[in-house]
Amino acid sequence: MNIGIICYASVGGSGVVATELGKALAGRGHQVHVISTEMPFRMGEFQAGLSFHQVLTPSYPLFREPQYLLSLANKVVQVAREFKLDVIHAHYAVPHATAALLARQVLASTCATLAPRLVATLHGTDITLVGNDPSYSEIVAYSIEQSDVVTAVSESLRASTRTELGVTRPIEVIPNFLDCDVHRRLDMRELRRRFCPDDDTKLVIHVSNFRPVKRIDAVMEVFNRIRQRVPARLLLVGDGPELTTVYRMGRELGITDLVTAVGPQEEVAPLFSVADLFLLPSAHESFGMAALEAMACEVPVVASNAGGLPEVMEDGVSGFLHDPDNLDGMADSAVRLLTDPELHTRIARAARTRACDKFSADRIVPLYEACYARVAGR
Ligand code: GMT
Repeated sequence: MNIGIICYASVGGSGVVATELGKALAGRGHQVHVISTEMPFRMGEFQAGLSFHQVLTPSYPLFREPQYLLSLANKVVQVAREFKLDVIHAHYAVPHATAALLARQVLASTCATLAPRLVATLHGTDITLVGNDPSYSEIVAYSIEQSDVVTAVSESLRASTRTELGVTRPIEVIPNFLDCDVHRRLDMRELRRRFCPDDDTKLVIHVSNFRPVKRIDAVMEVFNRIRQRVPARLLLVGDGPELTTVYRMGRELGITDLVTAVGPQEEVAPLFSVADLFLLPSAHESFGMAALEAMACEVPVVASNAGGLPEVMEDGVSGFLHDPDNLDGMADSAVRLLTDPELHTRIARAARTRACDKFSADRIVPLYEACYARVAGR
């Protein structure tokens, strides 16, 4: 099939999932057209059946903001007409589902039978933080209701879509996925030396877009509790507005020398491979792609039980989950993992097994193909 995928090019999970889906679909013989403001970093080298179409949004003195919704819808119309798209798959509802809906209207006005079908995938904050904002909620809800198929990355997010936006239509849950051959623990002993002075010092890692929802203050507080009981270092991967909290709290807690921030990284497997524990105390987390990547790299996860995280890992079996405000509980679980090698190994292995059994590309990509085939009448 000819599939258009709309996504954000950023290092966030929804862009990663959309790009990896496009690559997997191209590998399975589909013609895939990725539409974004710049080439998603995960697109990597050339792949037959996979092409990229850049959305250019011209500015004009009259406009306060770039008219991204219009330029995106316009590009979708052009790509759909030129490449006879069967399906447009919008990842992250805001504003991608709306732009796809507008594009479908335009295409249907010229030839209804050839208008592509719309699949919208809800990723999380497009519902729980942005989409439910009164400035957006009417249009986001309408765009979801009008799409031909809607998927959500977790049961929790499906429920939130109904409660937050009053959406009543069917929503299919298709979890995020990864390639377990790419996300696996690598031998990175030399790299570990860059962050830990010796083998007795444990390395705690946090990977995110450092936005308030990730609660970087909780990461620092939990790590501070850990390092008072176990020799430890903290490795921070990613960038965002809350990185300043790291520097401020590092000084306040006297742990600046124990914390290393390396900024956004395209490949996270090498960094997960040197870590002993992954901390994710988010306030909201519809799925937690970074937690899944950690699990696949055999890094035990200590996380909040917010949103879809309990669907990603089983508490006490393939990770540890605590109420978002239970920082002592998170620290206790972390210290147990870091001081009990048998427990650490058991949780790490169970985490990878779960990641590879339940969230592998081979298992999940066909679910999206089935959506496309059903909605395109094939
Ligand atoms: O919404 C964000 O802050 C970024 C967004 C993204 O593009 O990474 O994250 C959401 O989508 C991911 C991919 O489906 C999920 O793994 C994240 O849990 C989700 N973020 C939240 O729900 C806060």
